[in-house]
Amino acid sequence: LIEMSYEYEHFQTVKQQNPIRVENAPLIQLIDDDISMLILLKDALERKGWMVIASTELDVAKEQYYDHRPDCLIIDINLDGESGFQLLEDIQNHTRNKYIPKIMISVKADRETRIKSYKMGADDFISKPIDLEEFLVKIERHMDNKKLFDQSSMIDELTRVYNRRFFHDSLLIFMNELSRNQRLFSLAMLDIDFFKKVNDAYGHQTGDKVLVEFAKYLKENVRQTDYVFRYGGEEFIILFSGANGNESKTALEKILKGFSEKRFAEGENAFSVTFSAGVFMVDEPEMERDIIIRAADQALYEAKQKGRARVEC
Ligand code: GH3
Ligand code: MG
Ligand code: MG
Ligand code: MG
Repeated sequence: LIEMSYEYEHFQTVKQQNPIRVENAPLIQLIDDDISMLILLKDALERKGWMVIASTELDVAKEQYYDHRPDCLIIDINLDGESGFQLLEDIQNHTRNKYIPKIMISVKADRETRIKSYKMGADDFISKPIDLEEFLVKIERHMDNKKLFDQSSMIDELTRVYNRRFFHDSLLIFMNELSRNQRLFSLAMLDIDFFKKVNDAYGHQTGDKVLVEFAKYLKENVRQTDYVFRYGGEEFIILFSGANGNESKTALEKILKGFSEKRFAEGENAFSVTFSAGVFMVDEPEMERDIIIRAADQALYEAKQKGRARVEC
């Protein structure tokens, strides 16, 4: 009993700690209905330096997945009255163009279950009881592969615009252009307004569709010399080449008007979406990149403060 209550308390603090994510730190999602097992694995993974979100229930796990975008999933197949396969199925669409290692764990390790796991998109299968050393070395291998995969890509899997990593490379190139050829540019940071409400009202899949459409609209409505990046969840960056702050602001306002007139149909309902944007012009080659990004972010914050659906310079 003492052990149980220790576990319970520990699990409560584990749950509370879930939402904190250090920027870019690799995150592993764990789901197992056996609390002792969950705590054991979570502790072991954390001692290896990974961040872990854990849950014992399928519903919670689904929500956590969409809220936290883990880099790796460890899924117990035999959940209390439910099947871990359901989670695999649910996120199938979302993981289609991505490499997110999915590791199934199970006491039921017969040939059929193993084959089913791989057929449903799992990358590995580990049977219980778990050999902790083998488990950790396998996870490490999967996380290394994932890192390599992500580093070799410049395209965001969902929206097919450039990704955050490539943004940092591109900013360097723009800075070089500025110091060598005095070509100034503007950096705009865009964030969809009340996007949580879209997810809450219509589900994450519809939310994803909005992101895809938004990215597509941006790409189609900037000049060929401008670059569109997905910076984070529903945050995008545009590098406007050779454009000062006002020119970029005007371009964005036109985009904002056009995009907010778009109707997204969802069953009986139709809804529209706006965004807010902050623009910062870069015309000094010595300027630090962090400061540039922060300045655009600050302008975006102002746009949100002033009521959203607007562009601040
Ligand atoms: P605000 O106007 O203040 O920006 O409100 P907001 O609701 O957009 O708030 P915030 O920017 O903090 O929330 C962003 C939400 O976007 C939270 C997260 O669940 C959701 N999100 C992030 N990435 C994705 C994604 O890839 N797909 C979906 N569907 N939702 C995502
Ligand atoms: Mg179980
Ligand atoms: Mg946001
Ligand atoms: Mg937002």
